[in-house]
Amino acid sequence: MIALIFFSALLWNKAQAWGFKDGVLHNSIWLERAAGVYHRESRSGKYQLTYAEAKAVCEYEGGHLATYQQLEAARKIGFHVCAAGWMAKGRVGYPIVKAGANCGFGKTGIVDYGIRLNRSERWDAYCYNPNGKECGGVFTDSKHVFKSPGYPNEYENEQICYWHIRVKYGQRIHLQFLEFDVEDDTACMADFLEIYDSYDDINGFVGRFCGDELPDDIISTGNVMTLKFLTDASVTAGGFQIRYITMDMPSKSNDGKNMTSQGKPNFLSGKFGIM
Ligand SMILES: *[C@@H]1O[C@H](CO)[C@@H](O)[C@H](O)[C@H]1NC(C)=O
Ligand SMILES: *[C@@H]1O[C@H](CO)[C@@H](O)[C@H](O)[C@H]1NC(C)=O
Ligand SMILES: [Ca+2]
Repeated sequence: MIALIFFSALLWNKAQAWGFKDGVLHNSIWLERAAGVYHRESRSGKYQLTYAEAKAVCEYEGGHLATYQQLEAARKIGFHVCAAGWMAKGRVGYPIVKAGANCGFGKTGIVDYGIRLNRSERWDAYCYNPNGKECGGVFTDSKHVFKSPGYPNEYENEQICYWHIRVKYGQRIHLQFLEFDVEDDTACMADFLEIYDSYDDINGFVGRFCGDELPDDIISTGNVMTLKFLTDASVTAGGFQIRYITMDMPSKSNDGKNMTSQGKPNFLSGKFGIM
C-alpha cells in the first residue's frame, strides 16, 4: 500500500502542469477541454482503432483528428498522455509534458511515430473539437446531486461529459443512483455512463452502465472519482440523477498509524487516491 501511495504521489509530481489552478483540478481531462484537443480510445480498449476508425470517432463527436500543431499547442499548456494516437494525415504520436522513464523515452515534446504507411495499424485517436458541448463538472463538496445535461428533460445526442469528484484526503465517495435511464443495448455501446475509481478515465475502471435499471451504490477506494457520459448520434433517454456523499475511512483501517513525519497520513490513499 505504501508503495502504491508513493508511486501515485510520484506520478502526480511528474505531471507538474496538473494540479490545482484557480481552484479547479486540472488533469488530462480538464486540459483536454482547454485546448480543444482530447484523447480517445476505442470503446473496446487501448490501441484498437485503424486510421479510418479513429477519424470516424472524432467526426462522430463533431470534431476531426487533431493536427500535429494542435496537439503541440495542447501539450504546451500541459496536455500529457502516455498513449500513441492517430492525428490528421495518418500521423501517429503522443504528447509528453514531463519526461518519465516509462513514457516518451525520457524526452518531452510530441513523440512522433511519423506518417504511417500502413493505415490498418491500430492506435488511439487525438481529436480536435473546440466547440464540443460542455457538460459535467468538478465537485469538491462533501455531498452533491448531479444530473445528466438538461435533466429532467432527455439528454442530447453526441454528448461527452466528465464529472470529477475530489473530496478531502482520507475520505471516500459513496455514489447513489437516484434516477437512471440511458439508451439500452446489450454491451452499452450506444450511450453509456462509465465510472472510474481514479482521477482520470484510464485507471480504476469500475463499470459501464446503460438501460433503466438503477445501478447499485458504488464506494470509492480513495478520495477521487471520475464519471464519463458518452452519447451517440441517435436515440436519447431520460438521463440520470446521482448523489454522492462522503464517508470517513473506517477507523480500524488506521491500524494505529497516524501521521508520518511529513504530516501526511500514511494509510489508505485508495488505489488511485491523490493528496
Ligand atoms: C498493417 O498493419 C496490420 C495491423 O498491425 C497488419 O496486420 C498488417 O499485416 C500490416 N500490413 C502490412 C502490409 O504491413
Ligand atoms: C492516532 O490519533 C488518535 C486521535 O487523533 C489517537 O487517539 C491515537 O492514540 C493515535 N494513535 C497513535 C498510534 O498515535
Ligand atoms: Ca443514443
